[in-house]
Amino acid sequence: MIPSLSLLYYYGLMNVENQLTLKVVGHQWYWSYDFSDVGGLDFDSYIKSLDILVLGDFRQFDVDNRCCLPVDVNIRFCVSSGDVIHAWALNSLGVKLDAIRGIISVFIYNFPVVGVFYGQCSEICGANHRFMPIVLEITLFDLFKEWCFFILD
Ligand SMILES: [Cu+2]
Repeated sequence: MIPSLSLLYYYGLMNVENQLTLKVVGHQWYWSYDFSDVGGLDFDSYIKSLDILVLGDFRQFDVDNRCCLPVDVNIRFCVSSGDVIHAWALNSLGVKLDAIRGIISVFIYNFPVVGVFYGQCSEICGANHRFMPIVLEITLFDLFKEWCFFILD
């Protein structure tokens, strides 16, 4: 217990300088994303239904609104929930954060490469638990800025 408690204490004090904050909130059954640094940029991300799926999309894995993020930037993820317990999990990054109502789970990550990362809710959160995938599109900073303007329009 003693080493764990001191590790938790110092983890709480850890203050890595972040350049962008993204709030992720789990809902039954979709994710919502909120860029508090980019005024008014928030959106919901639902699973893509079969009728809007295009060639190259992954069935049950793609979303209507992908979350775009810049490469090589310290990003602070604040994960929470609007209702039941969810888990924001991206296996390829080794990330799984519980999304609990009233609690904000924080982690800071710097994507070293551009690409598309897929994930899913990893907490049995209800009847449509399997319908809340996660797609992050990591891109160059200039393209990220263009995407922000596009979403804000
Ligand atoms: Cu869930």
